[in-house]
Amino acid sequence: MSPTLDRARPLLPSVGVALAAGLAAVGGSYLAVGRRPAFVVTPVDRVVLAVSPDALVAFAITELGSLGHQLALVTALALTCVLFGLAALPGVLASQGGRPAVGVVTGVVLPGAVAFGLTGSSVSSVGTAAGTGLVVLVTAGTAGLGAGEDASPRSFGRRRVLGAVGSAIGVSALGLFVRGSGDGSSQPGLDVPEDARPEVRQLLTQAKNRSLAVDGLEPLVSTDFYEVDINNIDPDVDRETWTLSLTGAVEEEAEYDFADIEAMDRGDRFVTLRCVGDQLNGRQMDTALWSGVPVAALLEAANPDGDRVVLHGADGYYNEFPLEALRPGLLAYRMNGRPLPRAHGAPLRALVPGHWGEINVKWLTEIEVRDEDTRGYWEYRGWHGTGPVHTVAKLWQVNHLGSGRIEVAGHAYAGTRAIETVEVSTDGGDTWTEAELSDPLPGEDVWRQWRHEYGAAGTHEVIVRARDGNGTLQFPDEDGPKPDGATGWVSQTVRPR
Ligand SMILES: Nc1nc2c(c(=O)[nH]1)N[C@H]1C(S)=C(S)[C@@H](COP(=O)(O)O)O[C@H]1N2
Ligand SMILES: [Mo]
Repeated sequence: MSPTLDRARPLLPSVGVALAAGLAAVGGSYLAVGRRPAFVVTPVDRVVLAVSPDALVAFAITELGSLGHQLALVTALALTCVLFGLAALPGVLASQGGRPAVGVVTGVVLPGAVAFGLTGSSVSSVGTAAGTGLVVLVTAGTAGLGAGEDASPRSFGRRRVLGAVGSAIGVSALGLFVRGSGDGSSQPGLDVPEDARPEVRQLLTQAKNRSLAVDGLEPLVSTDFYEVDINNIDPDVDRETWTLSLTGAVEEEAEYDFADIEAMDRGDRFVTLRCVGDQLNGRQMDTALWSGVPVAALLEAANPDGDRVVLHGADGYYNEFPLEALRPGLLAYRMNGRPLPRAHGAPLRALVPGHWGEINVKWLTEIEVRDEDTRGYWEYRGWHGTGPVHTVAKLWQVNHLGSGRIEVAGHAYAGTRAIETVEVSTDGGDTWTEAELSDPLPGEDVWRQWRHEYGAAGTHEVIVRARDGNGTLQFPDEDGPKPDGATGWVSQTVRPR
């Protein structure tokens, strides 16, 4: 055996213990605060995002969707474990070097200080420090136990690392058990909340009743609303201290707090959102009943001089577009009869009729009127997603009803142009039939469902296309989402059973 390896060997268990302490740090912080900005992984995630090339970020968000987010989160988690492993190392070394008291104190204080520096949260830092402290304490204990027996130094090492890893996993599992693995942003489903206002209950019931009875097809109000964010961990905005300011090229700048907004006349609207990065037959298109204040009320009071607007979010996201598009918009603080979930922009988000999702800024903090144009977050990265949506008919469900009968169905959306008809071809585009449509929901910017049933003996190609309220047919030429939204007609090969 080489002498260098011999000298390094006693260090290996300490490195293992330190890495386990790093995991326990993350687990302890998670246990303390959950998936929130004060979680020690959040700032690391921001750094990972900031140093990643724009093209990679855009690819991860739009192409990989939630998988991209998970990959980025795993990277940030691993880096955070290593970071806190380093912070715990002096404590681990002292403890393994026969000074357990010094070790535990150092193993608590150093990682705690690093956590506080990163998050500014004492609760999160205490969780972090408790995690690393526990690992150092447990391994100091096992070191002592081993000394009494006549075991080899190698088995001490193994026992320490096992004890460390075991307690780190224990802390993390407890964190997951207590906090859950999600972001705490419960998805409002289709159930009509008991305590909602009568208008809201009536509208949600209407949406339920107008949804087509197609097995497996999402109803008119989405049960699982998609999410697109630039960050992995959503801002957690305190609505008590939150304010919305109206600034820039206006006669009268203004600032509103949540109570001001809540005191204004409320409106309830069905609105569909679709991400410009959505694939042609993708799932980044959903509908909810939103409640809030019409933007017009705020704009009138401010009397704007400019004709462009930038909306800013608490996560540093911003987007720029014509003020004209915002005028008929809604500032929503409730979704499907419940408070707006954190994931969808609590306490307040913008809803801009008929436009791609990206200008519907969440966690809204500032409406900045401008007299010159500029580029928003995604436009700066090569997208053109600030305009009106394309018309699309999705083919989301194929049901075999038996005896050669087939049911195809989906959702169609054309922004404020509205869906007039959906046509289906079951022979690869030679002939077209009008599909059955769900009764329209009240609202200027909401999707409809379509359904078509037919008989078929052999393998065939189903194609769908929508026509908007102006009579314009969905654009046929196929193109991917970048830069200004996917185009083409959705088609699928169907084999009878
Ligand atoms: N503050 C903020 N607002 C945002 C985003 C964001 O990352 N940060 N993403 C935008 C994009 S690209 C889309 S498609 C919609 C998605 O809204 P949802 O997550 O509620 O579905 O929010 C938009 N508003
Ligand atoms: Mo988007």
